[in-house]
Amino acid sequence: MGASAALILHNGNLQTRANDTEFRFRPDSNFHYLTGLSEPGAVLVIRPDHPQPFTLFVAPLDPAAERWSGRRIGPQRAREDFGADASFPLGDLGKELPALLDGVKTLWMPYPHQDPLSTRIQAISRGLRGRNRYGAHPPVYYADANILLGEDRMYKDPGAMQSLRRAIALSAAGHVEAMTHCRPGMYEYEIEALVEYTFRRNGSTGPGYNSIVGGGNNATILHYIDNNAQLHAGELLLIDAGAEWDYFTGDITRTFPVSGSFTPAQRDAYEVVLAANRAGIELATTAHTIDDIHTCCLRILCEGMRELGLLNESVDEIIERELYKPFYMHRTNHWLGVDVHDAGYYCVDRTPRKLEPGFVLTVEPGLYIDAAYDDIPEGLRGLGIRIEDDVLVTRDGPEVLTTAAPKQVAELEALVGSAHR
Ligand SMILES: [Mn+2]
Repeated sequence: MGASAALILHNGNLQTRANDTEFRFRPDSNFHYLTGLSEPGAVLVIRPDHPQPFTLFVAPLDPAAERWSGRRIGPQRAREDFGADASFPLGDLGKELPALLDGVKTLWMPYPHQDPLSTRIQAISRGLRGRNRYGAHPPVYYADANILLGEDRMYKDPGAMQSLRRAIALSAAGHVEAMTHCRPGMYEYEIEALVEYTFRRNGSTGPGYNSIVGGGNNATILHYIDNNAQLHAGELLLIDAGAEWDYFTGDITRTFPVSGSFTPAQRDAYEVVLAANRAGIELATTAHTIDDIHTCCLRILCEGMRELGLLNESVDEIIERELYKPFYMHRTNHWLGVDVHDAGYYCVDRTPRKLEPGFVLTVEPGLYIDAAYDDIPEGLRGLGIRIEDDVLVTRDGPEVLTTAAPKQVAELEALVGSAHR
């Protein structure tokens, strides 16, 4: 953070869902990452060179209000249970914050200013500037806390990995539950319910992002979340869903036949994506970048597009002229952690950064063949295949965190629908 620096974060407020009801509270990712506290409205100030470096402002204890909206920790437990050196009720922000920020040279805060603190901080800065003749000093530099913490979150320490592994274990359990119970005639929302039931019944806070459950042609819509169509024998089902644990999230995609058996054409297409997935995972090492992984997966997918009869050009021409785009239109990786698309840099100095021990990334090649493409083999129309694993980069190579979710053809054919046999 630099010398004479402070960091200030707001945990966010309840958001209206409709009229006078609110969404369940989800704490700010950075706030929860640093404190473990998930109360709306709380404010965190860290000043490393202050005698009391860690200050929390929290809602005051109020039995009448808590009767309606839930228990609060209150200022005392903010110190006892959350390790704050100093704590105050939220109402004291106006009184305490100017003194806490007086003399700070660099103030780290989320930037651009979208959060509820920004007007207050502007006013405090103005006030400190006005009182400079009496010795007060406003912050000189305002720096983006999202960058500071996005980078910190890239390096998963043992505590982060413990939470992330649990999130991923529950994510895999949700996928296995879906596979086990899937059969023709069910609706996508029934599968969604089974997946999310599995998350919740194991104590997860729920999905870390909207679950994508798309059968047949719906799987060609990358962010399909309607999940309201019936599933038919002969279709593939794509599920992209992850459980949140301690506000870390898993991110797994699996694709399998609704009936439990791939057609030969579906299997050929599936094996292309699986080969890309496996090859991509192999490159999740400190010698490579995610651009290397994307390039490798793309080439395998393009070779497959030729073999499957989707395209006739040479692989080089397919890549050069981006002829693959109707069938593969997204990148292959993203960082994973507290946010499903975690917050660290992808490029540094305009260059894709090398992977480092402690990074967690997804590897998620896919193949999407819209039913409306009428100049391709019929058995391939109207399907979407994506196979997404979560991978930890270690000094010894990639560690696949998602092995509990089956992805081999034989495993899937044995498991899908087995609850009904
Ligand atoms: Mn993903």
